[in-house]
Amino acid sequence: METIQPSVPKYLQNFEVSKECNDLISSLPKDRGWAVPIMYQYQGFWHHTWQLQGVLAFQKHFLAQDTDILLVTAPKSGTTWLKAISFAIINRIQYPIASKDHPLLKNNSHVVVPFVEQVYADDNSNPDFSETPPRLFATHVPYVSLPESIHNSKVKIVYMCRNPKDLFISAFHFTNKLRPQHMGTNSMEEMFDLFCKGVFLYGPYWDHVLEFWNESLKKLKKVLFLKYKEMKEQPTTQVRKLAEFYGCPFTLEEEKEGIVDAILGLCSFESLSNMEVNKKGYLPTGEMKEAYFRKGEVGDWKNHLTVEMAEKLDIIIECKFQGSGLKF
Ligand code: PAP
Repeated sequence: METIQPSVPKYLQNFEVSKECNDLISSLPKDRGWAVPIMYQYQGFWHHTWQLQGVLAFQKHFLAQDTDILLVTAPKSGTTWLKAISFAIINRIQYPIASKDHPLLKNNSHVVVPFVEQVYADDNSNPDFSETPPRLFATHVPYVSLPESIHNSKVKIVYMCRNPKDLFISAFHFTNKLRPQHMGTNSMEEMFDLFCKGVFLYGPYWDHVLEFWNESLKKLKKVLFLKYKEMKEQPTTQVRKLAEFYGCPFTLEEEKEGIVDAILGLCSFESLSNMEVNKKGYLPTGEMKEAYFRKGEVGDWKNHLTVEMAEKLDIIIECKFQGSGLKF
């Protein structure tokens, strides 16, 4: 099932959406999409049709439990990596890291920890989430659009952000890979203008980041805010921080046995990108799995953006994050 691409990838599907979603769409601002022809702005953020249907159902039906853990990212912030690391930490008793049967060796991170709004996009009201706690979910949905029960419960949220210039380059390459041939390739200039305008999947990117950044300052126990760059530069510190936040810090014995390095090794770019399960085939939602592994580096924007583009984005970043205390 995983290796066959649906005849139309889910992200391109705009048929069979609910009447509620169709009615709403007709009233929303629209603009050009990246991998899809059109995106719609709902509660200040951009979505394509299939995904919007999922966001609406997620908002309406999801019932959070206090023990839930929610991983949140804007696209291309390091989601695949955060999902793998978090799954490995939380499930290390049931699935020892060195096990030859570890789920991450057999499935892509996005299958092991699906996006909850995508689950709802497929099964509008009643997906089966009956796992033993803690349930681990992931989402790209902005803070403002999360279900009430998440806001009002003790759900722990981990947010990972990434330098906007690297994120833009990653998104540019990713979405061009996802575009079917007949739609042609996007030019970097065109996408850069959209990104600067805030027209980006689940964007404006700065608004997405700032909402969670501000929440993390107010609610230390509820929102842990991470940076892709710090995860690259101090991975052991960040992994320990995650385990503590999840309520399952590493024991002395685990530390002695090298658990942190083992988790980092299993989930590293080199390890994940070289697994057969990640090299070939498609996710059930239609994206080719290899598209999630490009370079996995910090600062790749320098190889792609012109000086003018970098300066323009720097000014936007400066202006949007001014006074927030957040630096990339
Ligand atoms: P998503 O939000 O659409 O699920 P996401 O995983 O955030 O995608 O984005 C993929 C980026 O993470 C890619 O960055 P790049 O284009 O700059 O290379 C990808 O290479 C990087 N990535 C994937 N897995 C890892 C990993 N294990 N370690 C570090 N970076 C990774």
